[in-house]
Amino acid sequence: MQMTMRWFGPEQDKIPLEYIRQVPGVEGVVGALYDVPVGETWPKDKIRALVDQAHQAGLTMEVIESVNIHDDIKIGLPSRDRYIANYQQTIRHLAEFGVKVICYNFMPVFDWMKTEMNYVLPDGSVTMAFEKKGIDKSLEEVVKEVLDNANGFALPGWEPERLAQVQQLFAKYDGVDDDRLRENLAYFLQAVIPVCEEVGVKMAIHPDDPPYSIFGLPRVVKNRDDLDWICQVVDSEANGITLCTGSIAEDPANDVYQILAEFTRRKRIHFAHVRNIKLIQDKDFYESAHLSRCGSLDMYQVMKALYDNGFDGYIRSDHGRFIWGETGRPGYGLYDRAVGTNYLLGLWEALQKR
Ligand code: CS2
Ligand code: MN
Repeated sequence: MQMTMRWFGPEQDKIPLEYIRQVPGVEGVVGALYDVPVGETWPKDKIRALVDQAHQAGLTMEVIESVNIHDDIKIGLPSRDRYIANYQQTIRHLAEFGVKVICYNFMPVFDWMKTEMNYVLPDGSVTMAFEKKGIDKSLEEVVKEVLDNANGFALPGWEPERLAQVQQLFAKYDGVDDDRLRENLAYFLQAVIPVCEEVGVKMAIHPDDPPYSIFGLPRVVKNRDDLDWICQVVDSEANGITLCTGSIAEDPANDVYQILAEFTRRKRIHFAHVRNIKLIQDKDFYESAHLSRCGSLDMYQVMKALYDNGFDGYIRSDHGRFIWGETGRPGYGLYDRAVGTNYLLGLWEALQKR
């Protein structure tokens, strides 16, 4: 197991790599390029510069989160072949610089959805929340609220230029139901997994957040059966999963511990996002501190499911709250993620020494 933290690069992250290096037990950072338009090939010189920075700080960069997928691939337009060829080339380039795992998602239109970007908890800490009533609004309003409350940071998967025309983007997905989206995912995987096998990279799909349909959009990474279908459609270890405990647990019908155990055993979890959420009522929730008693997940059972089934991939604490006066990119402050990381490492050590 290798413990990592996500880092958004020198321009987009106010946390220096030197600080991440000082978090006990963190060996690597999870990074990405943010100045290459979605769909274009990542150039080698930019990848080299990114990886070199991590190495100079004494950290690995073996996981990329994310190489995002162009909408035309998800929609299944003829132009997808050009974007898939670029993706294949990006995989080859990343492999040359020691990247082992590529995290991605297959959510139409936007990445994760939260309705409260600055939700204040009783102890004064600030977190993100999702409440159903928050999406009973127009699409434009919901998008505007997310973008306006990101504390001035760019959010991957929420490119303002792309979302400026959110209605047109939605219209392009007309006719793309779950089955069609699934076919398009299969088409993509059939094209990229052989390249991954050739160069020693593993793809790791992130679950939908939330793991059910919103705004009538199709969703194909919601639960155990979806993950099983994905693993089988291209039956290769290179076709794997980023198991995000928070996202999967947002649907109380999902048994997070069993899903973790099964897909770890099947050697398909290459990357784990470990965070806790507190379900408030029905499916409304907020992102709590990592500690079991603060949320709805039993983090000991989470780590145990990984440990007992032989997990040897990468882990990162996922979102953290803002504590101790810190402000920044929602979900990605230093302090609470560092606290969470060390809690997870403590659980892991206890599991090893049982
Ligand atoms: C991440 C996701 O910040 C987050 O919520 O877990 O945005 C994740 O990076 C993407 O969905 C993966 O492509
Ligand atoms: Mn996640």
